[in-house]
Amino acid sequence: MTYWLGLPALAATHGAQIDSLIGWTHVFMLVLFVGWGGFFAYALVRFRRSRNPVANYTGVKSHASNYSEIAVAVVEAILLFAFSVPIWAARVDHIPPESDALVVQVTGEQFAWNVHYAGPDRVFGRTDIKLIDLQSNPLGLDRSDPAAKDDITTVNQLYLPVNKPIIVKLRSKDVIHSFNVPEFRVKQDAVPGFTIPIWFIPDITTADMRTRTGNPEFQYEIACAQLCGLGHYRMRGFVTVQSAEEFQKWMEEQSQAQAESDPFR
Ligand SMILES: [Cu+2]
Repeated sequence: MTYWLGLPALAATHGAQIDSLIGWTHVFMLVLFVGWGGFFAYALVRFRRSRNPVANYTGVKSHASNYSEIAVAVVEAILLFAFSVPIWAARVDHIPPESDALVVQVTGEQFAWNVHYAGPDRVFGRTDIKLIDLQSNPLGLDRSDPAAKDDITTVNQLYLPVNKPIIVKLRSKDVIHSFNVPEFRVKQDAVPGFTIPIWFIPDITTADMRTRTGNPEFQYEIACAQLCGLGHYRMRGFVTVQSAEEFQKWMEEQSQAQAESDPFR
C-alpha cells in the first residue's frame, strides 16, 4: 500500500512492517495537516479585523479545540505504542540466536566499511590494535591466532546469503557512522566504543533484483547515513546477496585465498 511514497525496493522480511508504519504516519500527518490548515484558514476569515474591530478579551468558550488536541495526542500515542514500539522491540530485543544466523562484524572508519567474517569455523579471530595497518590489515587481525586462520576480511564488500538471518555487529574506529541499506530497511549508528548488533533477513538476491528492476547493474549499497567527515560522500559499500550455495562457495574461496596470502602462516 506504500507504493505512493516512492520508497526504495524492498528486500528484507521485516521491511513491509516498517513501510506500513511509514505509510500510516504519512496518512495521519496528512489528516493533521489538512485539519490544522483548514482551521487556520477558517480563523483568518472568521476573526478578520473588519468583523472584529475590538479585541475580545474572553476568547473561545467552546471546548472543541481541547477535544481535537486530545484526539491528536491519542492518535500519536497509538502510533507510538501500538506501532512503533512493538516494531522497534522486535528489531532490538528479539535478535535470533547466533547459531541460526550469519554473524558478521562491520567496522566503520573514515571513510570505509571494514567487513570481518569468522570463516567456516564460525569463531572470530583475535584482533589487536597494534597490528592495524591501514593498507594491509585495517582491522588488526592476528593471523597467528588459530581462530583467525580462516577469517575473511573485506573492504566495502558485504556478501550475504539469501533467506538467512544476518546479524551485523556494528563498530566504529573513529567517529559516529551510520550503516544504512535502504532496501533492507536498516539504519543504525556505529558508535566508537560500542558494538551494536542489528539483524535482518534479506529475501531477494542481487541477481533477482537485477531482473526485477530491469537494471543489470543494480547493487545494494551501504550508505553512511551520518555526516562523518570530508570523505563522507564516498563512504559507501556494496552488498551482494547470493544463494546459500553461492555464498558458501564464496566463503570457502576467500577463506583459502586470504589464508594463503598471509605471510605468517
Ligand atoms: Cu561515515
